Amino acid sequence: MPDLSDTIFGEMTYPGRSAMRSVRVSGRRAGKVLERLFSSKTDPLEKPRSAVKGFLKSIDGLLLDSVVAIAFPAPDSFTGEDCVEFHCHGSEGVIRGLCSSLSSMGLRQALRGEFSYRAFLAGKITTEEAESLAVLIQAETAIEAHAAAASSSSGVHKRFVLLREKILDLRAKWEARIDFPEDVPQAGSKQWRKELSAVFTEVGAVKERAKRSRPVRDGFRIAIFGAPNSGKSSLFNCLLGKERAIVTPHAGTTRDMIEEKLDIDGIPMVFQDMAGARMHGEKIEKVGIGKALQSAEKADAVLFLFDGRKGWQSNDQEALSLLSRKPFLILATKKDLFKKKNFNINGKILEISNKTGEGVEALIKKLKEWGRRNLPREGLLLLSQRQENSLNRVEEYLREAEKALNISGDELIAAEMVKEALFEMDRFLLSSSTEEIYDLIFSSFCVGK
Ligand SMILES: Nc1nc2c(ncn2[C@@H]2O[C@H](COP(=O)(O)OP(=O)(O)OP(=O)(O)O)[C@@H](O)[C@H]2O)c(=O)[nH]1
Ligand SMILES: [Mg+2]
Repeated sequence: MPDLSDTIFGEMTYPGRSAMRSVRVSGRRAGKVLERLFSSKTDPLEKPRSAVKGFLKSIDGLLLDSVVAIAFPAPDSFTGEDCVEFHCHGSEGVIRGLCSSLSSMGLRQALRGEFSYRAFLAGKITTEEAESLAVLIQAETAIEAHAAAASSSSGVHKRFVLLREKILDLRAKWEARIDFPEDVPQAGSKQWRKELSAVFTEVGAVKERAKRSRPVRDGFRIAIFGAPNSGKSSLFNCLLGKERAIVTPHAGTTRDMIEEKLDIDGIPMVFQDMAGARMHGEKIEKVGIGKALQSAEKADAVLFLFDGRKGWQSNDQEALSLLSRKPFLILATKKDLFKKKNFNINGKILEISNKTGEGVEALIKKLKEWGRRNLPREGLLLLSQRQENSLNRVEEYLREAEKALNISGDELIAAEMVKEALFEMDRFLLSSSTEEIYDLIFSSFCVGK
């Protein structure tokens, strides 16, 4: 837990060569910093929240840089404390000179996420906004960033407060019936189940929205599936632009699944290369193949590959029949080794060469269009892994309550489980201790955040 009485500083920009670099100071001594290290015609404190041009000096009075300083007096600042920002030229020497001067003045380098943590303590941001901020910082692609930004304002918090209220109502109603049987109207078992099922519906709706939003957070999972030797690993490497997977002329080369995330024009996609699917007698041959099949079933889309030079063979048909879903696309590989062919299968086939790259652009275009169509546009609910786990536990407790009502008709146990679900919900909304919050959320941030 950081000491909150310290005045802290941290670089807001990414360290390295760039046009601009910025340092933020927060705490009681921010005004002192301006007095000691900054000189200008206008005092930034007299023009709060305005950019003031001036000169930055080191603690020894050496001129460091001509900079812009902005003062944000408390409470109208990001952290709710007195804050100052220095926007400097992108020079390592300037930043080093400024930071060592701040240390000499007794200020402390901020811990990861400490600015946001202070903002949270001052009631400037909710924990849900902080978690969206964490997703935003880690967002790798344009669409992820857009979505994370959208979700911070699209009411994750509101949705969960609402869900919590429903669970709280249920708990209050049930406990009143149990504790004050004379004063409160009683209900039959059908009524208990009905009330519980209304809460389940709400949990289900939240989970469904979170599920639809998941590809935005983690990327669409695209399984590369097909019979052995069909060119799966070669396509995987071709898409990545590097030799990530082992390719050999022998069937059965890939055993374990590997995956890599790619940014397809701002759409995050995780490509999965896996073992070739084949049957051995009646059984799926090896563990690797079982795993491949499972991954393909769980993926958001399947690319089904076959060796176009050999044409559609019985082993391809067999591999396809293992899948319970329709592939997004069927790809005939090794186009460099065959001329136009009429493959004897239904549906449109895209011919590609992993060697020359022919057809790969068309494949990417189709994936991009598909990704765009399948990205959730509205009602985005981006949950962090922590929030998702918490929601699953809430559901488990409710499931236990349902079991208690259905199997033994035990209303006491059911009420107890609803109480647990409510505790979990409270944890979710983080009415737990502030130290825990720091550990859970803010410690994963970068220093200047
Ligand atoms: N000429 C040509 N050869 C290809 C192409 N794609 C794959 N190959 C060759 O086909 C053989 C098998 O390719 P892999 O990518 O290892 O096939 P795989 O589907 O991953 O095979 P398993 O991991 O064994 O299931 C290798 O010799 C590749 O060089 C292609 O588009 N053109
Ligand atoms: Mg392979």
